[in-house]
Amino acid sequence: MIGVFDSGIGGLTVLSSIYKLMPESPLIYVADQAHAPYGNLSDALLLKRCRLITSWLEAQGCTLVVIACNTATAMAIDTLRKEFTVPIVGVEPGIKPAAISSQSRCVGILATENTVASGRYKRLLERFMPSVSIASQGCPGLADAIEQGSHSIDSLLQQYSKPLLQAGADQIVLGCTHYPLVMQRLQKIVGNEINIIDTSDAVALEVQRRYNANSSQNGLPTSHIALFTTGSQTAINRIVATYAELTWLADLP
Ligand code: DGN
Repeated sequence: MIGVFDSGIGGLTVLSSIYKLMPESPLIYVADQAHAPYGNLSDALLLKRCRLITSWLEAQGCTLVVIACNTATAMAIDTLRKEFTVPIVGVEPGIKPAAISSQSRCVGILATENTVASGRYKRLLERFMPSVSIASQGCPGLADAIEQGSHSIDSLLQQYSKPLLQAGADQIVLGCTHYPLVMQRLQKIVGNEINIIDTSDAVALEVQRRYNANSSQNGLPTSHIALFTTGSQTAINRIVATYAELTWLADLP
């Protein structure tokens, strides 16, 4: 069984990619909505939530845990990997593919303020391809707006993508797992000449590689997906039904 968690519905974009690649594998998802958004938590509290959820997923029988949240990955993955024996896969914005594809030699990234502040991706690009520059944009309120299905999504996308286009970026990397849910809306705003990069499928491939490597997986029960939230089950069902990318979840037996 594979355990996946995020502060809310964003990590369901990663869960979707895992399910499409490995439909036979049982999946448990935890949306920690009672503590969302993770961007507002102190480092200590975020680490505490990640520890609690990881140990709960392990206790349910998960033999691989996916932190389907860029904010939590940037802050907690190194510590969790030291503390737990269960393999842990995190998510990372696709900076490297963006740098390789960029004609303008400028890559834009949209992420939560905490993820941008971690500086992790700026450093990564400086090491990987110093000739390509990075324009980073923190997006306060965007993950929350997506979580609520709010009317402000398009104006926030417009506001946050503008500085990236002004900086000359021809690639926009999605650095938060909530953002793929509004990728088509963003594409309309920035135009088709801008390439938008989502790494959910790459994360799923990594999960498949790590999960299959673990021989204790053999003989598990037939596929199922269990969705848990620390918030309201009714609210998560309602919001899941509003995103075309997630309606397949509602159709599952
Ligand atoms: N989906 C989370 C991420 O990838 O960073 C959103 C974090 C949050 O809760 N703001």
